[in-house]
Amino acid sequence: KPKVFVSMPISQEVKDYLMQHCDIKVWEEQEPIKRDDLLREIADVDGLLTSGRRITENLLHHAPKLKVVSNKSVGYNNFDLEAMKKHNVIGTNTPGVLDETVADLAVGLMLAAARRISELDQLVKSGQWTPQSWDGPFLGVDVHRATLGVIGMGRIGEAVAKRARLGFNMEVLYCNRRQKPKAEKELGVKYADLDTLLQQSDFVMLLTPLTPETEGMIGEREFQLMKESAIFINVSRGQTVDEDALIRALKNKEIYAAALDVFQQEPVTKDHPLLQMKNVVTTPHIGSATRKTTEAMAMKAAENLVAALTGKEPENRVI
Ligand code: 8YV
Repeated sequence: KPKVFVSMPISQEVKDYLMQHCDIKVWEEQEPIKRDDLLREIADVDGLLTSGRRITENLLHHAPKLKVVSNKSVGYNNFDLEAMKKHNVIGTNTPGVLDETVADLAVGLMLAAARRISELDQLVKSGQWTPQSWDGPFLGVDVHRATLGVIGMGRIGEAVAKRARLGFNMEVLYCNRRQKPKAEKELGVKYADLDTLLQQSDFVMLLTPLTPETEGMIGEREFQLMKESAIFINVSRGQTVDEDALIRALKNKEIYAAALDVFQQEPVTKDHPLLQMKNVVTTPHIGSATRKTTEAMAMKAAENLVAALTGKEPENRVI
């Protein structure tokens, strides 16, 4: 049987499935595996199941027998695609099973920033809601009937657009590498070039994968184009945004607020300037993190891994 290392804990069900086809070793610690341990564990494996660990030339060098890396994640910016190609290593991801879950979080972040939910939750919990309070200092902005600009209209973008159109009567603008006539017809979303989207949207939501083309795509110029009342939401990758420019835009009141699930450096540290701002809502990269969805992703990743190791074409091959 092929040998497989799984670099994070997985459920018994996924283990049972994998064990039918492979000899597996699983990193069972809650503490994420250290690089050195990972390099040691993969020295003689045929397959690796991981969630976002960097797959580099150096790592591949340490794993001469490796045939496949299955990523339990839809984003695969952790893959050095060139190096994997060179070493003849297949790479797979887990699209499709997390769209609705990520869309739920994206909409949640939009609502939280607009209605200042985290900030006012803190206010209530710290006893600052007094009998003298009136709602003047608590005012937020409306989500319903506002304009949402979605950058990256893939599966997750469509799931967000559905919620925004049907649930909140929002106007939805989108930009994307390719125009999406089907989504336009079915969901009533409208294509716009990036500048128009930035200028016209009340909420600007980033849902694009991190690629060389999207890295740093939202910077000073883009924040300046946005409305002063704009709320910026990032559920993609931290590196798609110039974080210093975001900090300046918030400080200079070029935009109203931000809601961020992702950061340039994760985990983000306590003294990070973005964490000092009341009008910034954060979550710790949890777009797909519900029990049901994480399980579905792990099973999909396991299926891709087994397919590749048994000579079949994995459903979600990216390289
Ligand atoms: C995380 C994600 O990778 O799928 C993606 O691209 O960003 C998330 O699903 C996942 O939560 C890491 O555990």
